[in-house]
Amino acid sequence: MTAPKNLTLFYFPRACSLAAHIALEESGLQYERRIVDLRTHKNWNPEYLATNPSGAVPALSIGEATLTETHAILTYIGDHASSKNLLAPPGDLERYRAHEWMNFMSSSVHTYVRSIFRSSVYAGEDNDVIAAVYAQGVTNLAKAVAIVETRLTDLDWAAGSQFSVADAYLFVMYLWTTDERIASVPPRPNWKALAQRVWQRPAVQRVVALERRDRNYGIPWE
Ligand SMILES: N[C@@H](CCC(=O)N[C@@H](CS)C(=O)NCC(=O)O)C(=O)O
Repeated sequence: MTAPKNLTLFYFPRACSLAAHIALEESGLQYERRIVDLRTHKNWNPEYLATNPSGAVPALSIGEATLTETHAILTYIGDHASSKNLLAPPGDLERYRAHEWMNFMSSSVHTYVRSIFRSSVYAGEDNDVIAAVYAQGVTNLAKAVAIVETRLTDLDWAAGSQFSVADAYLFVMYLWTTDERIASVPPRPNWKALAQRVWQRPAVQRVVALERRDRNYGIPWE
């Protein structure tokens, strides 16, 4: 597979786009980055909507094309940096394990956290409904934590033998679980240990340092 040209990542610090940002930095591929400031709703500018009609980050432009959805972007990066072994090749069980994790992060963990951080996205404006959605989000997240903990038992890396793009995603979602807006999260020693392993990687620290220039966010064990 030839190295893609003209890659640009659209991201916001500590958003789910951090997973793609880490994967790109790990990949050794050349890329540019462009911040989309969610605080000032730049994601709803017509110019950005032309790039990503859902108004969300991440988006990865690849020449004239644009790829959205964290799972798809991580898969693309993994496949185009094959010498870095960020995603196992087709046929290898570790590849499907990585997909299993990425889909679980996207379809379950991310949506549960969103229902806590931004309950009105699901609840509308009724305060009782907002409180109920928030509470259910906390319950759902606790169940997801139990699943993550079980699946990570005796594993250093999510997909199996080595770091993969799935670990970048687990790292970001772990950071989110430490947010003070969440009423309670069960202990998650396996997930935390994995996140700390990811944090040891120089590419991860480079990306976080760079993102923090625009929005300072904490790393829980720092
Ligand atoms: N399913 C998408 C979700 C992307 C998403 O929700 N991104 C958030 C940041 S973490 C966003 O851009 N939100 C802006 C908004 O909804 O206004 C993915 O997995 O990439």
